[in-house]
Amino acid sequence: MRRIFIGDLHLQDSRPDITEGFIRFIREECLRCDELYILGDLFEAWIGDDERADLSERVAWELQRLRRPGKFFIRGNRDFLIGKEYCDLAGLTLLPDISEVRLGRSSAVILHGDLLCTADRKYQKYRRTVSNPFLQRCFLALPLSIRKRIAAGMRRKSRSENSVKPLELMEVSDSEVLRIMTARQCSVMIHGHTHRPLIRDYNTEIFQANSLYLPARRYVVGAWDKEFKYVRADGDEVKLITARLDGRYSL
Ligand SMILES: [Mn+2]
Repeated sequence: MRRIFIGDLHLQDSRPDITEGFIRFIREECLRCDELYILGDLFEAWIGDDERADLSERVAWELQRLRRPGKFFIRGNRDFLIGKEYCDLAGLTLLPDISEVRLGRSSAVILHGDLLCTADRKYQKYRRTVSNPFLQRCFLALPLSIRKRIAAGMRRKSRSENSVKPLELMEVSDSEVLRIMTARQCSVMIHGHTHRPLIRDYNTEIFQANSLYLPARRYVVGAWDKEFKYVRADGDEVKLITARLDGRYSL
Protein backbone atom coordinates (compact mmCIF):
# COMPACT_ATOMS: atom_id res chain seq x y z
CA MET A 1 0.00 0.00 0.00
CA ARG A 2 1.50 3.31 -1.10
CA ARG A 3 0.37 6.55 0.49
CA ILE A 4 1.29 10.11 -0.37
CA PHE A 5 1.08 13.03 2.04
CA ILE A 6 1.21 16.62 0.82
CA GLY A 7 0.29 19.99 2.27
CA ASP A 8 0.66 23.74 2.08
CA LEU A 9 0.08 24.11 -1.64
CA HIS A 10 -1.54 27.49 -1.04
CA LEU A 11 -3.17 27.38 -4.48
CA GLN A 12 -4.04 30.88 -5.68
CA ASP A 13 -4.64 32.69 -8.97
CA SER A 14 -1.30 34.51 -8.74
CA ARG A 15 0.67 31.22 -8.89
CA PRO A 16 -0.65 29.32 -11.93
CA ASP A 17 2.68 27.43 -12.03
CA ILE A 18 1.82 25.74 -8.70
CA THR A 19 -1.68 24.85 -9.90
CA GLU A 20 -0.23 23.30 -13.08
CA GLY A 21 2.43 21.50 -11.02
CA PHE A 22 -0.25 20.10 -8.72
CA ILE A 23 -2.31 18.86 -11.66
CA ARG A 24 0.78 17.19 -13.12
CA PHE A 25 1.49 15.68 -9.70
CA ILE A 26 -1.96 14.13 -9.36
CA ARG A 27 -1.94 12.89 -12.96
CA GLU A 28 1.50 11.30 -12.65
CA GLU A 29 2.68 10.65 -9.09
CA CYS A 30 -0.76 10.05 -7.57
CA LEU A 31 -1.69 7.49 -10.22
CA ARG A 32 0.98 5.27 -8.72
CA CYS A 33 -0.36 5.49 -5.18
CA ASP A 34 -3.30 3.98 -3.29
CA GLU A 35 -4.11 6.89 -0.99
CA LEU A 36 -3.53 10.62 -1.17
CA TYR A 37 -3.66 12.74 1.99
CA ILE A 38 -3.80 16.53 1.70
CA LEU A 39 -2.80 17.93 5.10
CA GLY A 40 -4.35 21.38 4.85
CA ASP A 41 -3.75 24.71 3.16
CA LEU A 42 -4.60 23.30 -0.24
CA PHE A 43 -5.89 26.79 -0.98
CA GLU A 44 -4.45 30.11 0.10
CA ALA A 45 -7.88 31.33 1.13
CA TRP A 46 -11.40 29.96 1.46
CA ILE A 47 -14.55 31.90 2.28
CA GLY A 48 -17.17 29.25 1.64
CA ASP A 49 -18.00 26.35 -0.67
CA ASP A 50 -20.55 28.55 -2.44
CA GLU A 51 -17.85 30.76 -3.97
CA ARG A 52 -17.58 29.25 -7.42
CA ALA A 53 -14.08 30.14 -8.58
CA ASP A 54 -12.36 28.77 -11.71
CA LEU A 55 -9.34 27.66 -9.70
CA SER A 56 -11.20 25.61 -7.09
CA GLU A 57 -13.56 24.11 -9.69
CA ARG A 58 -10.65 23.01 -11.87
CA VAL A 59 -8.86 21.46 -8.89
CA ALA A 60 -12.08 19.66 -7.87
CA TRP A 61 -12.50 18.32 -11.41
CA GLU A 62 -8.92 17.06 -11.57
CA LEU A 63 -9.18 15.41 -8.15
CA GLN A 64 -12.52 13.75 -8.64
CA ARG A 65 -11.63 12.20 -11.99
CA LEU A 66 -8.65 10.55 -10.30
CA ARG A 67 -10.27 7.16 -9.71
CA ARG A 68 -7.44 5.09 -8.30
CA PRO A 69 -6.27 6.55 -4.99
CA GLY A 70 -8.52 7.22 -2.02
CA LYS A 71 -8.35 10.98 -1.39
CA PHE A 72 -8.41 12.47 2.09
CA PHE A 73 -8.35 16.04 3.29
CA ILE A 74 -7.56 17.70 6.62
CA ARG A 75 -8.30 21.40 6.82
CA GLY A 76 -5.47 23.91 7.28
CA ASN A 77 -5.52 27.33 8.88
CA ARG A 78 -6.09 29.02 5.51
CA ASP A 79 -8.83 26.75 4.23
CA PHE A 80 -10.51 25.68 7.47
CA LEU A 81 -13.88 26.66 6.00
CA ILE A 82 -13.77 24.03 3.28
CA GLY A 83 -16.93 22.01 3.80
CA LYS A 84 -18.62 18.82 2.77
CA GLU A 85 -20.02 20.37 -0.39
CA TYR A 86 -16.59 21.09 -1.87
CA CYS A 87 -15.15 17.79 -0.62
CA ASP A 88 -17.98 15.91 -2.35
CA LEU A 89 -17.35 17.85 -5.54
CA ALA A 90 -13.65 16.94 -5.42
CA GLY A 91 -14.16 13.36 -4.26
CA LEU A 92 -12.29 14.10 -1.03
CA THR A 93 -13.05 12.44 2.28
CA LEU A 94 -12.94 15.11 4.98
CA LEU A 95 -11.01 13.89 8.03
CA PRO A 96 -11.00 15.26 11.60
CA ASP A 97 -8.25 17.81 12.40
CA ILE A 98 -6.20 15.09 14.10
CA SER A 99 -6.48 11.70 12.38
CA GLU A 100 -4.66 8.41 12.27
CA VAL A 101 -3.47 6.16 9.51
CA ARG A 102 -1.88 2.74 9.75
CA LEU A 103 1.49 2.46 7.97
CA GLY A 104 2.46 -1.21 8.08
CA ARG A 105 3.37 -2.04 11.66
CA SER A 106 3.52 1.57 12.75
CA SER A 107 0.67 4.03 13.17
CA ALA A 108 0.88 7.65 12.10
CA VAL A 109 -0.99 10.61 13.49
CA ILE A 110 -1.63 13.20 10.79
CA LEU A 111 -2.64 16.84 11.15
CA HIS A 112 -2.10 20.24 9.56
CA GLY A 113 0.30 21.32 12.29
CA ASP A 114 -0.97 24.69 13.53
CA LEU A 115 -2.31 22.95 16.65
CA LEU A 116 1.28 22.09 17.58
CA CYS A 117 2.40 25.72 17.85
CA THR A 118 1.21 26.00 21.44
CA ALA A 119 3.65 28.79 22.36
CA ASP A 120 1.57 31.13 20.21
CA ARG A 121 -1.29 31.55 22.68
CA LYS A 122 -2.84 34.40 20.74
CA TYR A 123 -3.10 32.23 17.62
CA GLN A 124 -4.51 29.26 19.57
CA LYS A 125 -7.18 31.54 21.03
CA TYR A 126 -8.01 32.84 17.55
CA ARG A 127 -8.14 29.26 16.29
CA ARG A 128 -10.60 28.24 18.98
CA THR A 129 -12.82 31.19 18.04
CA VAL A 130 -12.83 30.59 14.29
CA SER A 131 -13.38 26.86 14.66
CA ASN A 132 -16.58 27.45 16.64
CA PRO A 133 -19.30 25.84 14.45
CA PHE A 134 -21.89 28.48 15.39
CA LEU A 135 -19.60 31.38 14.43
CA GLN A 136 -18.71 29.57 11.21
CA ARG A 137 -22.39 29.21 10.31
CA CYS A 138 -22.93 32.92 11.01
CA PHE A 139 -19.97 33.87 8.82
CA LEU A 140 -21.06 31.55 6.00
CA ALA A 141 -24.57 33.05 6.12
CA LEU A 142 -23.20 36.48 5.18
CA PRO A 143 -23.29 37.54 1.51
CA LEU A 144 -20.17 36.56 -0.43
CA SER A 145 -19.15 40.18 -1.03
CA ILE A 146 -19.05 40.90 2.71
CA ARG A 147 -17.19 37.67 3.45
CA LYS A 148 -14.59 38.64 0.82
CA ARG A 149 -14.05 41.99 2.48
CA ILE A 150 -13.73 40.49 5.98
CA ALA A 151 -11.27 37.84 4.72
CA ALA A 152 -9.12 40.44 2.95
CA GLY A 153 -8.97 42.52 6.13
CA MET A 154 -7.98 39.50 8.20
CA ARG A 155 -5.25 38.56 5.74
CA ARG A 156 -3.80 42.07 5.91
CA LYS A 157 -3.82 41.93 9.70
CA SER A 158 -2.19 38.49 9.85
CA ARG A 159 0.48 39.52 7.33
CA SER A 160 1.50 42.52 9.40
CA GLU A 161 1.42 40.47 12.62
CA ASN A 162 3.43 37.59 11.18
CA SER A 163 6.15 39.95 9.97
CA VAL A 164 6.92 40.96 13.57
CA LYS A 165 6.12 37.64 15.23
CA PRO A 166 9.15 36.09 17.00
CA LEU A 167 10.26 32.89 15.27
CA GLU A 168 9.83 30.75 18.41
CA LEU A 169 6.07 31.45 18.35
CA MET A 170 5.89 29.75 14.96
CA GLU A 171 7.83 26.72 16.23
CA VAL A 172 6.23 23.37 16.92
CA SER A 173 6.22 22.40 20.59
CA ASP A 174 7.96 19.06 20.98
CA SER A 175 6.16 18.33 24.24
CA GLU A 176 2.83 18.78 22.44
CA VAL A 177 4.07 16.52 19.62
CA LEU A 178 4.95 13.73 22.05
CA ARG A 179 1.78 14.26 24.08
CA ILE A 180 -0.38 13.70 20.98
CA MET A 181 1.71 10.76 19.73
CA THR A 182 1.51 9.08 23.15
CA ALA A 183 -2.23 9.71 23.51
CA ARG A 184 -2.92 8.38 20.01
CA GLN A 185 -0.44 5.49 20.35
CA CYS A 186 1.28 6.49 17.13
CA SER A 187 5.06 6.40 16.72
CA VAL A 188 4.93 8.49 13.54
CA MET A 189 3.60 12.00 13.05
CA ILE A 190 3.18 13.72 9.68
CA HIS A 191 2.19 17.37 9.34
CA GLY A 192 2.84 20.60 7.48
CA HIS A 193 2.11 24.24 8.30
CA THR A 194 5.58 25.35 9.37
CA HIS A 195 6.94 25.39 5.79
CA ARG A 196 10.14 23.90 7.19
CA PRO A 197 10.25 20.32 5.91
CA LEU A 198 12.24 17.93 8.09
CA ILE A 199 12.54 14.52 9.68
CA ARG A 200 12.92 14.67 13.43
CA ASP A 201 13.81 11.69 15.60
CA TYR A 202 12.94 11.72 19.27
CA ASN A 203 14.86 9.94 21.93
CA THR A 204 11.77 8.11 23.14
CA GLU A 205 9.65 5.13 22.22
CA ILE A 206 5.89 5.22 21.80
CA PHE A 207 3.66 2.37 22.87
CA GLN A 208 1.37 1.49 20.00
CA ALA A 209 -2.05 -0.17 19.96
CA ASN A 210 -0.43 -3.28 18.41
CA SER A 211 1.71 -3.56 21.59
CA LEU A 212 4.95 -2.58 19.82
CA TYR A 213 7.20 0.11 21.23
CA LEU A 214 8.62 2.10 18.31
CA PRO A 215 10.91 5.15 18.26
CA ALA A 216 9.05 8.44 17.77
CA ARG A 217 9.66 10.15 14.46
CA ARG A 218 8.08 13.26 12.98
CA TYR A 219 7.92 14.22 9.30
CA VAL A 220 7.11 17.73 8.09
CA VAL A 221 6.03 18.24 4.48
CA GLY A 222 7.07 21.45 2.75
CA ALA A 223 5.17 24.32 1.19
CA TRP A 224 4.87 24.18 -2.60
CA ASP A 225 7.10 26.40 -4.67
CA LYS A 226 9.37 25.63 -7.65
CA GLU A 227 10.47 22.78 -5.40
CA PHE A 228 8.53 21.08 -2.61
CA LYS A 229 8.82 18.15 -0.26
CA TYR A 230 6.22 15.50 0.38
CA VAL A 231 6.02 12.23 2.25
CA ARG A 232 5.65 8.88 0.54
CA ALA A 233 4.97 5.76 2.57
CA ASP A 234 5.23 2.24 1.19
CA GLY A 235 3.92 0.19 4.08
CA ASP A 236 5.97 1.47 7.02
CA GLU A 237 8.88 2.61 4.86
CA VAL A 238 8.42 6.38 4.99
CA LYS A 239 10.43 8.86 2.93
CA LEU A 240 10.56 12.63 2.59
CA ILE A 241 10.82 13.26 -1.13
CA THR A 242 11.95 16.39 -2.93
CA ALA A 243 9.99 17.13 -6.08
CA ARG A 244 9.80 19.90 -8.63
CA LEU A 245 6.76 21.45 -10.24
CA ASP A 246 8.09 20.35 -13.64
CA GLY A 247 7.71 16.72 -12.58
CA ARG A 248 11.29 15.75 -11.81
CA TYR A 249 11.59 13.85 -8.55
CA SER A 250 14.50 12.87 -6.40
CA LEU A 251 15.10 11.43 -2.95
MN1 LIG B 1 -0.83 26.54 7.56
